[in-house]
Amino acid sequence: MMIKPEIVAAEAQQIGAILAHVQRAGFRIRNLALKSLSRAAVEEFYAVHRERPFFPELVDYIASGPVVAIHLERDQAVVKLRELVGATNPRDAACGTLRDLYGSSLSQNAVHASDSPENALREIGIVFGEGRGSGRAS
Ligand code: FUP
Repeated sequence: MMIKPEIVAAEAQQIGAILAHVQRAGFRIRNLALKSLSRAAVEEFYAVHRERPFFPELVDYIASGPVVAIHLERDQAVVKLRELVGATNPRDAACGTLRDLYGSSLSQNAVHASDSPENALREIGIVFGEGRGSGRAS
């Protein structure tokens, strides 16, 4: 999971609320860090969207400031987290989901959640594997 730059930059101090929400849902935090991702790392992270018209804006945005990267664990983690996060566009997100509560627009939708176990491992490698002294995630 990733808490996106608009939340990290906001005065409203919503990082703790989002973490509490996720922990209450039975997720355990395996690793967590504030990260400033390079454009190259963000391009790799969202490589599946490389040909989409919104890709440059997406990369600019995610690289615009620090994110909170979180390696979470629980049974059926991917499915359960995506339920908790809600639809991509906060306008369509079910009531009480993280994007409903904290998202402000399609691009600034508060959080990212991996869409498969394979992508979760790939994304954990990109995010925790890069940056000075961060080391690779276990
Ligand atoms: P999700 O899996 O819900 O994060 O959604 P996608 O993988 O489809 O999209 C990744 C991110 O690209 C979204 F979080 C927001 C951004 N996006 C746009 O900015 N415009 C679009 O039309 C679609 C997605």
